[in-house]
Amino acid sequence: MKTFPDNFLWGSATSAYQIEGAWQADGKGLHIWDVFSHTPGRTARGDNGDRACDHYNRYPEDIALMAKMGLKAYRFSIAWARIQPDGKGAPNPAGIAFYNKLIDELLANGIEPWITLHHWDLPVALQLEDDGWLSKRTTDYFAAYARICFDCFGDRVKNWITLNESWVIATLGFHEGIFAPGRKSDSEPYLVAHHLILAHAKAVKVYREEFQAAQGGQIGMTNNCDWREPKTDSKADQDAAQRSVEFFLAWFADPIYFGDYPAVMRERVGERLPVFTAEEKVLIKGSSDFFGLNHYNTMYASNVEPGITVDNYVYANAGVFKDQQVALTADPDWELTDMQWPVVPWGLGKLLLWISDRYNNPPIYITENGCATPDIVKEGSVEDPRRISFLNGYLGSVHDAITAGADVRGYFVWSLMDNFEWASGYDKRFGMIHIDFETMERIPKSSASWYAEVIKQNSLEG
Ligand code: PNW
Repeated sequence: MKTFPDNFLWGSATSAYQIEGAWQADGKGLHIWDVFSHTPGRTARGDNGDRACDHYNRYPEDIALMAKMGLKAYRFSIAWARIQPDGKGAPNPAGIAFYNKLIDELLANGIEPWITLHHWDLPVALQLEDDGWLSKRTTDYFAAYARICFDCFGDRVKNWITLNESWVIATLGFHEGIFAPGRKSDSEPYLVAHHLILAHAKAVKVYREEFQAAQGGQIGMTNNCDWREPKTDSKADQDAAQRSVEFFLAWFADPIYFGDYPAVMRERVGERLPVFTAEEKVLIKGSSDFFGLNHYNTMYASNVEPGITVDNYVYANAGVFKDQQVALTADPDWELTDMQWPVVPWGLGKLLLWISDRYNNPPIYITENGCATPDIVKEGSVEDPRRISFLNGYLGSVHDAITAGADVRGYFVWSLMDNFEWASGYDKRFGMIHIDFETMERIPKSSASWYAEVIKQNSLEG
Protein backbone atom coordinates (compact mmCIF):
# COMPACT_ATOMS: atom_id res chain seq x y z
CA MET A 1 0.00 0.00 0.00
CA LYS A 2 1.19 3.51 -0.83
CA THR A 3 -0.38 5.77 1.78
CA PHE A 4 -0.55 9.53 1.28
CA PRO A 5 -0.09 12.18 4.01
CA ASP A 6 -3.18 12.58 6.23
CA ASN A 7 -4.27 15.97 4.96
CA PHE A 8 -3.51 15.22 1.30
CA LEU A 9 -6.09 16.99 -0.85
CA TRP A 10 -7.96 14.86 -3.39
CA GLY A 11 -9.77 16.76 -6.09
CA SER A 12 -10.79 17.10 -9.68
CA ALA A 13 -10.71 20.04 -12.09
CA THR A 14 -12.60 21.74 -14.92
CA SER A 15 -12.65 25.16 -16.59
CA ALA A 16 -15.51 27.53 -17.37
CA TYR A 17 -15.56 27.49 -21.17
CA GLN A 18 -15.05 23.73 -21.33
CA ILE A 19 -18.14 22.87 -19.28
CA GLU A 20 -20.53 25.76 -18.65
CA GLY A 21 -22.26 26.38 -21.98
CA ALA A 22 -24.91 29.13 -21.67
CA TRP A 23 -22.60 31.26 -23.79
CA GLN A 24 -25.02 34.17 -24.05
CA ALA A 25 -26.96 33.79 -20.82
CA ASP A 26 -27.63 36.47 -18.24
CA GLY A 27 -25.52 39.26 -19.70
CA LYS A 28 -22.31 37.30 -20.32
CA GLY A 29 -19.96 39.04 -22.76
CA LEU A 30 -18.18 37.22 -25.58
CA HIS A 31 -14.63 36.06 -25.05
CA ILE A 32 -11.83 35.13 -27.43
CA TRP A 33 -12.67 31.40 -27.32
CA ASP A 34 -16.32 32.09 -28.26
CA VAL A 35 -15.05 33.95 -31.31
CA PHE A 36 -12.19 31.56 -32.12
CA SER A 37 -14.39 28.46 -31.97
CA HIS A 38 -17.01 30.13 -34.18
CA THR A 39 -14.35 30.91 -36.79
CA PRO A 40 -14.43 28.25 -39.52
CA GLY A 41 -11.47 25.88 -39.50
CA ARG A 42 -10.19 26.63 -36.00
CA THR A 43 -11.60 23.65 -34.09
CA ALA A 44 -12.19 20.00 -34.99
CA ARG A 45 -15.53 19.63 -36.79
CA GLY A 46 -16.30 23.26 -35.93
CA ASP A 47 -17.10 22.23 -32.35
CA ASN A 48 -17.65 25.07 -29.90
CA GLY A 49 -18.53 25.61 -26.24
CA ASP A 50 -21.97 27.18 -26.78
CA ARG A 51 -23.63 24.40 -24.83
CA ALA A 52 -20.69 22.26 -23.64
CA CYS A 53 -21.84 20.19 -20.62
CA ASP A 54 -24.58 22.70 -19.77
CA HIS A 55 -23.01 22.87 -16.32
CA TYR A 56 -24.35 26.44 -15.96
CA ASN A 57 -27.80 24.89 -15.59
CA ARG A 58 -26.90 21.43 -14.30
CA TYR A 59 -24.37 22.31 -11.62
CA PRO A 60 -26.46 20.84 -8.74
CA GLU A 61 -26.46 17.43 -10.46
CA ASP A 62 -22.71 17.71 -11.10
CA ILE A 63 -21.98 18.61 -7.49
CA ALA A 64 -24.09 15.67 -6.33
CA LEU A 65 -21.84 13.41 -8.45
CA MET A 66 -18.72 15.02 -6.96
CA ALA A 67 -20.04 14.40 -3.46
CA LYS A 68 -20.74 10.78 -4.33
CA MET A 69 -17.12 10.37 -5.47
CA GLY A 70 -15.92 11.73 -2.14
CA LEU A 71 -14.05 14.68 -3.66
CA LYS A 72 -12.60 16.96 -1.01
CA ALA A 73 -11.77 19.74 -3.45
CA TYR A 74 -12.98 21.01 -6.80
CA ARG A 75 -10.99 23.32 -9.05
CA PHE A 76 -13.01 25.37 -11.53
CA SER A 77 -12.54 28.68 -13.30
CA ILE A 78 -14.57 31.87 -13.39
CA ALA A 79 -15.51 33.25 -16.80
CA TRP A 80 -14.24 36.84 -16.68
CA ALA A 81 -16.86 37.80 -19.31
CA ARG A 82 -19.68 36.71 -16.98
CA ILE A 83 -18.34 39.00 -14.25
CA GLN A 84 -17.36 41.90 -16.54
CA PRO A 85 -18.89 41.44 -20.01
CA ASP A 86 -16.34 43.82 -21.58
CA GLY A 87 -13.47 42.88 -19.28
CA LYS A 88 -13.62 46.21 -17.49
CA GLY A 89 -16.12 48.38 -15.68
CA ALA A 90 -19.09 47.56 -13.51
CA PRO A 91 -19.67 43.93 -12.51
CA ASN A 92 -22.63 41.99 -13.89
CA PRO A 93 -24.78 40.89 -10.91
CA ALA A 94 -26.14 37.81 -12.71
CA GLY A 95 -22.61 36.49 -13.32
CA ILE A 96 -21.73 36.97 -9.67
CA ALA A 97 -24.98 35.28 -8.63
CA PHE A 98 -24.12 32.15 -10.65
CA TYR A 99 -20.74 31.67 -8.96
CA ASN A 100 -22.26 32.42 -5.55
CA LYS A 101 -24.75 29.60 -6.04
CA LEU A 102 -22.02 27.26 -7.26
CA ILE A 103 -19.72 28.03 -4.31
CA ASP A 104 -22.54 27.68 -1.77
CA GLU A 105 -23.61 24.34 -3.22
CA LEU A 106 -20.02 23.02 -3.09
CA LEU A 107 -19.62 24.08 0.52
CA ALA A 108 -22.97 22.56 1.44
CA ASN A 109 -21.56 19.27 0.10
CA GLY A 110 -18.29 19.56 2.02
CA ILE A 111 -16.21 20.30 -1.10
CA GLU A 112 -13.51 22.97 -0.95
CA PRO A 113 -13.64 25.39 -3.91
CA TRP A 114 -10.36 26.14 -5.72
CA ILE A 115 -10.87 29.01 -8.12
CA THR A 116 -8.83 29.78 -11.22
CA LEU A 117 -9.42 33.41 -12.17
CA HIS A 118 -8.39 33.02 -15.79
CA HIS A 119 -8.44 29.86 -17.89
CA TRP A 120 -7.89 31.43 -21.36
CA ASP A 121 -11.35 32.97 -21.95
CA LEU A 122 -10.29 36.63 -22.26
CA PRO A 123 -13.24 39.02 -22.84
CA VAL A 124 -13.13 39.79 -26.56
CA ALA A 125 -13.57 43.53 -25.93
CA LEU A 126 -10.12 43.53 -24.32
CA GLN A 127 -8.68 41.84 -27.40
CA LEU A 128 -10.30 44.35 -29.77
CA GLU A 129 -9.83 47.53 -27.76
CA ASP A 130 -6.57 46.81 -25.97
CA ASP A 131 -4.77 44.02 -27.90
CA GLY A 132 -5.39 41.60 -25.05
CA TRP A 133 -2.27 40.10 -23.49
CA LEU A 134 -0.05 41.99 -25.97
CA SER A 135 -0.85 45.11 -23.99
CA LYS A 136 0.36 46.01 -20.51
CA ARG A 137 -3.02 47.64 -19.86
CA THR A 138 -4.57 44.17 -19.66
CA THR A 139 -2.50 43.51 -16.53
CA ASP A 140 -4.37 46.30 -14.71
CA TYR A 141 -7.75 45.16 -16.00
CA PHE A 142 -6.95 41.68 -14.71
CA ALA A 143 -6.07 43.00 -11.26
CA ALA A 144 -9.34 44.97 -11.16
CA TYR A 145 -11.32 41.86 -12.18
CA ALA A 146 -9.49 39.82 -9.54
CA ARG A 147 -10.43 42.42 -6.90
CA ILE A 148 -14.13 41.94 -7.74
CA CYS A 149 -13.76 38.17 -7.32
CA PHE A 150 -11.88 38.37 -3.99
CA ASP A 151 -14.46 40.87 -2.77
CA CYS A 152 -17.52 38.83 -3.81
CA PHE A 153 -16.32 35.27 -3.13
CA GLY A 154 -13.33 35.50 -0.78
CA ASP A 155 -15.43 35.20 2.37
CA ARG A 156 -15.97 31.54 1.37
CA VAL A 157 -13.17 30.77 -1.10
CA LYS A 158 -9.72 30.24 0.43
CA ASN A 159 -7.75 28.95 -2.55
CA TRP A 160 -7.00 31.14 -5.55
CA ILE A 161 -5.11 30.45 -8.76
CA THR A 162 -4.49 33.57 -10.83
CA LEU A 163 -3.73 32.08 -14.26
CA ASN A 164 -3.92 28.68 -15.85
CA GLU A 165 -0.98 27.63 -18.04
CA SER A 166 0.56 30.87 -19.26
CA TRP A 167 2.82 28.71 -21.48
CA VAL A 168 -0.22 27.55 -23.45
CA ILE A 169 -1.54 31.09 -23.92
CA ALA A 170 1.86 32.36 -25.04
CA THR A 171 3.01 29.51 -27.29
CA LEU A 172 -0.19 27.95 -28.64
CA GLY A 173 -2.05 31.28 -28.79
CA PHE A 174 0.73 33.56 -30.10
CA HIS A 175 3.38 31.33 -31.65
CA GLU A 176 1.70 28.30 -33.17
CA GLY A 177 -1.65 30.04 -33.55
CA ILE A 178 -3.65 26.87 -32.85
CA PHE A 179 -5.41 28.31 -29.78
CA ALA A 180 -7.15 31.68 -29.37
CA PRO A 181 -6.37 34.34 -30.41
CA GLY A 182 -4.59 32.37 -33.15
CA ARG A 183 -1.48 34.46 -33.82
CA LYS A 184 1.87 33.27 -35.21
CA SER A 185 4.91 35.18 -34.07
CA ASP A 186 8.45 34.54 -32.82
CA SER A 187 8.44 37.52 -30.45
CA GLU A 188 4.86 37.96 -29.25
CA PRO A 189 4.94 34.86 -27.00
CA TYR A 190 7.64 36.51 -24.89
CA LEU A 191 5.74 39.79 -24.62
CA VAL A 192 2.49 37.99 -23.75
CA ALA A 193 4.26 35.87 -21.13
CA HIS A 194 5.76 39.03 -19.64
CA HIS A 195 2.33 40.61 -19.25
CA LEU A 196 0.82 37.42 -17.84
CA ILE A 197 3.50 37.32 -15.13
CA LEU A 198 2.87 40.98 -14.29
CA ALA A 199 -0.92 40.45 -14.30
CA HIS A 200 -0.49 37.55 -11.87
CA ALA A 201 1.73 39.64 -9.57
CA LYS A 202 -0.65 42.61 -9.60
CA ALA A 203 -3.61 40.40 -8.67
CA VAL A 204 -1.57 38.81 -5.87
CA LYS A 205 -0.67 42.28 -4.57
CA VAL A 206 -4.38 43.17 -4.47
CA TYR A 207 -5.15 39.97 -2.57
CA ARG A 208 -2.32 40.35 -0.09
CA GLU A 209 -2.86 44.04 0.61
CA GLU A 210 -6.64 44.17 0.65
CA PHE A 211 -8.02 40.73 1.47
CA GLN A 212 -5.60 38.06 2.67
CA ALA A 213 -5.37 39.16 6.31
CA ALA A 214 -9.14 39.24 6.75
CA GLN A 215 -10.00 36.24 4.54
CA GLY A 216 -7.06 34.01 5.38
CA GLY A 217 -6.68 32.26 2.03
CA GLN A 218 -3.75 31.35 -0.22
CA ILE A 219 -2.94 32.42 -3.77
CA GLY A 220 -0.65 31.10 -6.48
CA MET A 221 -0.19 30.49 -10.20
CA THR A 222 -0.65 27.25 -12.13
CA ASN A 223 1.87 26.39 -14.83
CA ASN A 224 2.08 23.34 -17.03
CA CYS A 225 5.25 21.48 -17.79
CA ASP A 226 6.25 18.30 -19.55
CA TRP A 227 9.25 16.31 -18.40
CA ARG A 228 12.35 16.22 -20.62
CA GLU A 229 14.62 13.22 -20.19
CA PRO A 230 18.11 13.46 -21.75
CA LYS A 231 18.20 11.15 -24.75
CA THR A 232 21.78 10.07 -23.98
CA ASP A 233 24.21 10.56 -21.11
CA SER A 234 26.20 13.11 -23.10
CA LYS A 235 26.68 16.50 -21.48
CA ALA A 236 25.12 18.12 -24.56
CA ASP A 237 21.88 16.14 -24.19
CA GLN A 238 21.74 16.65 -20.44
CA ASP A 239 22.09 20.38 -21.00
CA ALA A 240 19.43 20.23 -23.72
CA ALA A 241 16.92 18.55 -21.39
CA GLN A 242 17.62 21.08 -18.64
CA ARG A 243 17.33 23.97 -21.11
CA SER A 244 14.04 22.62 -22.39
CA VAL A 245 12.49 22.51 -18.89
CA GLU A 246 13.79 26.02 -18.21
CA PHE A 247 12.20 27.35 -21.42
CA PHE A 248 8.95 25.59 -20.45
CA LEU A 249 8.53 26.11 -16.71
CA ALA A 250 11.33 28.33 -15.38
CA TRP A 251 10.17 30.93 -17.97
CA PHE A 252 7.25 31.55 -15.58
CA ALA A 253 8.45 30.16 -12.26
CA ASP A 254 11.90 31.82 -12.07
CA PRO A 255 10.38 35.32 -12.13
CA ILE A 256 7.99 34.31 -9.34
CA TYR A 257 10.63 32.63 -7.16
CA PHE A 258 13.80 34.56 -8.13
CA GLY A 259 12.54 37.81 -9.68
CA ASP A 260 13.85 37.26 -13.23
CA TYR A 261 13.92 34.99 -16.28
CA PRO A 262 16.43 32.12 -16.45
CA ALA A 263 19.89 33.14 -17.69
CA VAL A 264 19.68 30.64 -20.56
CA MET A 265 16.61 32.45 -21.89
CA ARG A 266 18.13 35.91 -21.54
CA GLU A 267 21.17 34.72 -23.49
CA ARG A 268 19.30 32.96 -26.27
CA VAL A 269 16.22 35.13 -26.77
CA GLY A 270 18.11 38.40 -26.55
CA GLU A 271 16.14 41.53 -27.27
CA ARG A 272 12.88 39.65 -27.91
CA LEU A 273 12.78 38.86 -24.18
CA PRO A 274 11.30 41.84 -22.30
CA VAL A 275 13.12 43.13 -19.22
CA PHE A 276 11.57 43.56 -15.78
CA THR A 277 12.21 46.94 -14.14
CA ALA A 278 13.69 46.96 -10.63
CA GLU A 279 10.24 47.81 -9.29
CA GLU A 280 8.59 44.97 -11.21
CA LYS A 281 11.17 42.51 -9.89
CA VAL A 282 10.14 43.39 -6.36
CA LEU A 283 6.47 43.00 -7.32
CA ILE A 284 6.85 39.53 -8.86
CA LYS A 285 9.42 37.94 -6.55
CA GLY A 286 7.70 35.80 -3.94
CA SER A 287 4.25 36.27 -5.49
CA SER A 288 3.01 32.69 -4.95
CA ASP A 289 1.96 30.94 -1.76
CA PHE A 290 2.14 27.55 -3.52
CA PHE A 291 3.35 25.97 -6.76
CA GLY A 292 0.45 24.91 -9.02
CA LEU A 293 1.51 22.29 -11.57
CA ASN A 294 -0.34 20.76 -14.52
CA HIS A 295 1.42 17.81 -16.13
CA TYR A 296 0.61 15.66 -19.17
CA ASN A 297 3.64 14.67 -21.20
CA THR A 298 7.25 13.42 -21.32
CA MET A 299 9.70 13.42 -24.23
CA TYR A 300 13.37 12.63 -24.75
CA ALA A 301 15.48 15.71 -25.41
CA SER A 302 18.65 15.94 -27.45
CA ASN A 303 20.88 18.83 -28.36
CA VAL A 304 20.68 20.39 -31.80
CA GLU A 305 23.72 22.31 -33.01
CA PRO A 306 23.00 25.95 -33.90
CA GLY A 307 21.94 26.47 -37.51
CA ILE A 308 20.74 22.90 -37.92
CA THR A 309 17.04 22.11 -38.30
CA VAL A 310 15.58 18.74 -37.48
CA ASP A 311 12.37 17.34 -38.82
CA ASN A 312 11.66 14.56 -36.35
CA TYR A 313 9.48 16.74 -34.17
CA VAL A 314 7.76 19.92 -35.19
CA TYR A 315 8.33 21.67 -31.88
CA ALA A 316 12.08 21.49 -32.32
CA ASN A 317 12.16 23.70 -35.38
CA ALA A 318 9.78 26.54 -34.92
CA GLY A 319 10.12 29.97 -33.30
CA VAL A 320 10.25 29.89 -29.53
CA PHE A 321 11.24 26.26 -29.81
CA LYS A 322 14.04 27.12 -32.22
CA ASP A 323 15.44 29.40 -29.52
CA GLN A 324 16.09 26.26 -27.47
CA GLN A 325 17.84 24.11 -30.11
CA VAL A 326 16.38 20.94 -28.60
CA ALA A 327 14.99 17.99 -30.56
CA LEU A 328 12.22 15.98 -28.91
CA THR A 329 11.42 12.33 -29.50
CA ALA A 330 9.23 9.67 -27.94
CA ASP A 331 10.11 6.05 -27.21
CA PRO A 332 8.10 4.02 -29.74
CA ASP A 333 7.21 1.58 -26.94
CA TRP A 334 5.38 4.21 -24.90
CA GLU A 335 1.60 3.87 -24.86
CA LEU A 336 -0.16 6.92 -26.34
CA THR A 337 -3.41 8.52 -25.14
CA ASP A 338 -6.04 9.93 -27.50
CA MET A 339 -4.09 13.22 -27.52
CA GLN A 340 -1.08 11.22 -28.79
CA TRP A 341 0.67 12.13 -25.55
CA PRO A 342 2.84 9.30 -24.19
CA VAL A 343 2.06 7.67 -20.85
CA VAL A 344 5.27 7.97 -18.79
CA PRO A 345 4.43 8.02 -15.06
CA TRP A 346 8.04 8.46 -13.87
CA GLY A 347 8.22 11.75 -15.78
CA LEU A 348 5.93 13.38 -13.21
CA GLY A 349 7.99 12.18 -10.26
CA LYS A 350 11.21 13.51 -11.83
CA LEU A 351 9.56 16.84 -12.58
CA LEU A 352 8.31 17.17 -8.97
CA LEU A 353 11.84 16.62 -7.67
CA TRP A 354 13.24 19.09 -10.22
CA ILE A 355 10.79 21.74 -8.90
CA SER A 356 11.59 20.95 -5.25
CA ASP A 357 15.26 21.22 -5.94
CA ARG A 358 15.20 24.44 -7.97
CA TYR A 359 12.65 26.38 -5.90
CA ASN A 360 13.66 25.30 -2.39
CA ASN A 361 10.94 22.75 -1.74
CA PRO A 362 7.76 24.81 -2.19
CA PRO A 363 4.33 23.37 -1.36
CA ILE A 364 3.13 21.86 -4.67
CA TYR A 365 -0.44 21.18 -5.75
CA ILE A 366 -0.88 19.12 -8.88
CA THR A 367 -3.78 21.11 -10.29
CA GLU A 368 -4.18 18.89 -13.39
CA ASN A 369 -3.12 15.45 -14.54
CA GLY A 370 -5.13 12.99 -16.56
CA CYS A 371 -5.68 11.46 -19.99
CA ALA A 372 -8.10 11.22 -22.88
CA THR A 373 -9.17 7.66 -23.64
CA PRO A 374 -11.98 6.29 -25.81
CA ASP A 375 -15.30 5.60 -24.08
CA ILE A 376 -17.32 2.51 -24.84
CA VAL A 377 -20.79 2.77 -23.37
CA LYS A 378 -22.18 -0.71 -22.67
CA GLU A 379 -25.53 -1.20 -21.00
CA GLY A 380 -25.42 2.20 -19.34
CA SER A 381 -21.88 1.97 -18.00
CA VAL A 382 -18.38 2.86 -19.16
CA GLU A 383 -15.30 0.78 -18.37
CA ASP A 384 -12.14 2.86 -18.70
CA PRO A 385 -9.31 0.59 -17.52
CA ARG A 386 -6.73 2.70 -19.38
CA ARG A 387 -7.61 5.77 -17.32
CA ILE A 388 -7.42 3.73 -14.10
CA SER A 389 -4.01 2.42 -15.07
CA PHE A 390 -2.88 5.96 -16.04
CA LEU A 391 -4.02 7.43 -12.71
CA ASN A 392 -2.58 4.53 -10.76
CA GLY A 393 0.81 4.96 -12.43
CA TYR A 394 0.98 8.75 -12.08
CA LEU A 395 -0.26 8.73 -8.47
CA GLY A 396 2.35 6.10 -7.68
CA SER A 397 5.01 8.40 -9.08
CA VAL A 398 3.64 11.31 -7.00
CA HIS A 399 3.91 9.09 -3.93
CA ASP A 400 7.52 8.23 -4.79
CA ALA A 401 8.34 11.94 -5.10
CA ILE A 402 6.75 12.66 -1.70
CA THR A 403 8.82 9.85 -0.19
CA ALA A 404 11.92 11.40 -1.76
CA GLY A 405 11.13 14.74 -0.10
CA ALA A 406 8.87 16.74 -2.44
CA ASP A 407 6.19 18.69 -0.56
CA VAL A 408 3.19 17.65 -2.67
CA ARG A 409 -0.05 18.59 -0.92
CA GLY A 410 -2.79 17.65 -3.35
CA TYR A 411 -3.82 16.18 -6.68
CA PHE A 412 -6.67 17.22 -9.01
CA VAL A 413 -7.65 14.82 -11.80
CA TRP A 414 -8.26 16.42 -15.17
CA SER A 415 -11.12 16.17 -15.61
CA LEU A 416 -14.30 15.71 -13.63
CA MET A 417 -16.33 15.10 -16.78
CA ASP A 418 -15.90 14.90 -20.54
CA ASN A 419 -15.87 18.42 -21.95
CA PHE A 420 -14.94 20.78 -24.78
CA GLU A 421 -11.27 19.97 -25.36
CA TRP A 422 -10.42 23.28 -27.06
CA ALA A 423 -9.20 22.93 -30.67
CA SER A 424 -9.80 19.15 -30.45
CA GLY A 425 -13.50 19.51 -29.65
CA TYR A 426 -15.69 16.92 -28.00
CA ASP A 427 -14.31 13.54 -28.97
CA LYS A 428 -11.27 13.79 -26.69
CA ARG A 429 -12.70 12.41 -23.46
CA PHE A 430 -10.73 13.40 -20.35
CA GLY A 431 -13.55 12.93 -17.82
CA MET A 432 -14.15 10.47 -15.02
CA ILE A 433 -17.80 11.08 -15.81
CA HIS A 434 -19.03 10.31 -19.31
CA ILE A 435 -21.27 12.91 -20.95
CA ASP A 436 -23.64 11.98 -23.73
CA PHE A 437 -23.55 15.31 -25.59
CA GLU A 438 -26.89 14.56 -27.31
CA THR A 439 -28.93 13.90 -24.18
CA MET A 440 -26.59 15.52 -21.64
CA GLU A 441 -26.88 12.37 -19.55
CA ARG A 442 -24.04 11.87 -17.07
CA ILE A 443 -22.62 8.37 -16.54
CA PRO A 444 -19.77 7.88 -14.03
CA LYS A 445 -17.01 5.76 -15.63
CA SER A 446 -15.27 2.94 -13.76
CA SER A 447 -12.41 5.36 -12.99
CA ALA A 448 -14.82 7.46 -10.91
CA SER A 449 -15.46 4.64 -8.47
CA TRP A 450 -11.77 3.67 -8.51
CA TYR A 451 -10.86 7.26 -7.57
CA ALA A 452 -13.59 7.32 -4.89
CA GLU A 453 -11.92 4.26 -3.34
CA VAL A 454 -8.45 5.90 -3.46
CA ILE A 455 -9.86 9.01 -1.77
CA LYS A 456 -11.57 6.94 0.91
CA GLN A 457 -8.47 4.86 1.69
CA ASN A 458 -6.01 7.75 1.13
CA SER A 459 -3.88 4.97 -0.39
CA LEU A 460 -3.05 3.11 -3.56
CA GLU A 461 -2.58 -0.61 -3.97
CA GLY A 462 0.95 -1.81 -4.63
C1 PNW B 1 -4.54 21.81 -20.34
N1 PNW B 1 0.19 21.10 -24.75
O1 PNW B 1 -4.27 22.21 -21.65
C2 PNW B 1 -5.66 22.72 -19.88
O2 PNW B 1 -5.44 23.36 -18.66
C3 PNW B 1 -7.02 22.08 -19.94
O3 PNW B 1 -7.99 23.07 -20.11
C4 PNW B 1 -7.04 21.02 -21.02
O4 PNW B 1 -8.32 20.49 -21.25
C5 PNW B 1 -6.07 19.93 -20.62
O5 PNW B 1 -4.79 20.44 -20.35
C6 PNW B 1 -5.93 18.81 -21.65
O6 PNW B 1 -5.45 19.30 -22.87
C7 PNW B 1 -3.15 21.89 -22.38
O7 PNW B 1 0.10 21.13 -25.99
C8 PNW B 1 -3.21 22.01 -23.75
O8 PNW B 1 1.29 20.81 -24.20
C9 PNW B 1 -2.12 21.75 -24.54
C10 PNW B 1 -0.94 21.37 -23.94
C11 PNW B 1 -0.85 21.23 -22.56
C12 PNW B 1 -1.97 21.49 -21.78
